[in-house]
Amino acid sequence: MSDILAFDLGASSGRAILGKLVNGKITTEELHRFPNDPVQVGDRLYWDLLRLYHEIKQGLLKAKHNGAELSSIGIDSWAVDYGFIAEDGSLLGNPLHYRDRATEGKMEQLFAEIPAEEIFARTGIQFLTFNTIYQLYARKQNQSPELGAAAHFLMIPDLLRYFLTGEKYNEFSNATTTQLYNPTTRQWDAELIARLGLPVEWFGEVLEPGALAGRLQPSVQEELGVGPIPVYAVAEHDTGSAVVAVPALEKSFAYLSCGTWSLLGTEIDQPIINEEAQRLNFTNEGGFGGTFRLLKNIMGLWILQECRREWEREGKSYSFPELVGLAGEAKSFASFINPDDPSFLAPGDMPERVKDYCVRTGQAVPEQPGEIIRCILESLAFTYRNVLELTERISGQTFSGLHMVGGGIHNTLLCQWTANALGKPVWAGPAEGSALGNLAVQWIAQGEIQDIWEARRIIRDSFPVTDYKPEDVAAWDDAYRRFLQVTGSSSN
Ligand code: ADP
Ligand code: LRH
Repeated sequence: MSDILAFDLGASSGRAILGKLVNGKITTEELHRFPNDPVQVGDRLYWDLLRLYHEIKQGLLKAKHNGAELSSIGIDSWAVDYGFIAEDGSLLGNPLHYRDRATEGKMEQLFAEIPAEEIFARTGIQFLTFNTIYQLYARKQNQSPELGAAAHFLMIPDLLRYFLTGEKYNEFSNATTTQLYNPTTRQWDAELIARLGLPVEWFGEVLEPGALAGRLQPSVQEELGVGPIPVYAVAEHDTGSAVVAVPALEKSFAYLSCGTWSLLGTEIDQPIINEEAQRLNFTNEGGFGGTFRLLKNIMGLWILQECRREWEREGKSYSFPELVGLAGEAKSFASFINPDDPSFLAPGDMPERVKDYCVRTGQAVPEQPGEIIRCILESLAFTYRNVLELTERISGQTFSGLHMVGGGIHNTLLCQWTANALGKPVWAGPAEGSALGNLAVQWIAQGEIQDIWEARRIIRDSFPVTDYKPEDVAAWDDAYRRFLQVTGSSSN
């Protein structure tokens, strides 16, 4: 039996989860949970990286006080964001948040220099305005002073690992999300990097998930009063970890990782890089054990989170369950949004933006919180159907239902409405998918679990999965047609 610790940093909160594997069953204990609030300074939006590092140390201390004998730790986080390390080993500046507005319009500008087709052919990654490639392009244009002093490019989990171990490594699953990594050559795309005018030497050795990435360095051991605990590279992109933990029993399965973002797709062995995948803006993100995630990003519960924040700013506080309750009482199918409309990307007055969308599209305008949340949740459920249908087409598979993992499964109304919209069952669980995938990769690395399929079976045996059967299918089917019309979502 070994105790291991997973740090899972989502865009809305982070947690330290202690895992134990006894007689083929996993038990977990949430030792520490902390908010991950972005910080706006003037025009710029940052992550509070040093606070996150502080919270990681708090998690390690709690594990020690809990009596855990840690055989390893691993860290996963949201993708695409990064920081620079100088020659002397110091962190240069504070990492920017991917929702910072500096990248607005940059993707299109870069296409004039490097055609979109070429970027997709080289990387297989979907076009999101905030991908690292466009963030770096914007920095170059703005002559960011950090570029002059940078010696190493590290992504968020790489940075935190580096603070703990003193070792500078990149990690495969996260590296692929930069849109600067070539999955065919399985290397950083040196030519793409050079054409951005950036030194390829910044981009370091890429570890596979499951590789040993160092041990806690002496200063950290001394500060926390702990030993030289091994630190593993896991699937450090949180979505990569979440998909490891999908409790599927068959090779062909569809998943929805449902948190701040909704990531819907399937797992494949080789990236699908063709004209159709590019046109429908599918991605091929690197995963554990040579797998890829063919999926699309959907704006997700971020829109709901931002509504909640806005109402809080106005002095009206609602819990998530309260908002779900209000949505349940509101009128059905009154109006729809396209969750992926660019107006929903940046932080701000989201209720107003939802209303604006409805005005622009000539629909009834939701006014009350319950009406607004209902509009968001129904629209998400319909978007899930749309993306599942596209995933089936592109991958040439047919899925009998959808696995849902992540904090969003606490929203039972969304789970049920998703089943209704799909006309197929939804299997919801586990909620802490990313943390469990993180733990599973550490156990696989230590030889305690054989492979990803044994991990999935153990997770299925250890945690409940709730089945949602489709209801009112004809009414949802009818409303789906209206949703497609109103939002202009492509069904082919
Ligand atoms: P991330 O990892 O991206 O920070 P999580 O996977 O923790 O996100 O999911 C957070 C989301 O889950 C919240 O935005 C909220 O919409 C939803 N959620 C969490 N708890 C509940 C709850 N009790 N009822 C309804 N929704 C919930
Ligand atoms: C989800 C996620 C997603 C990325 C986004 C930046 O947390 O990692 O997979 O596209 O954050």
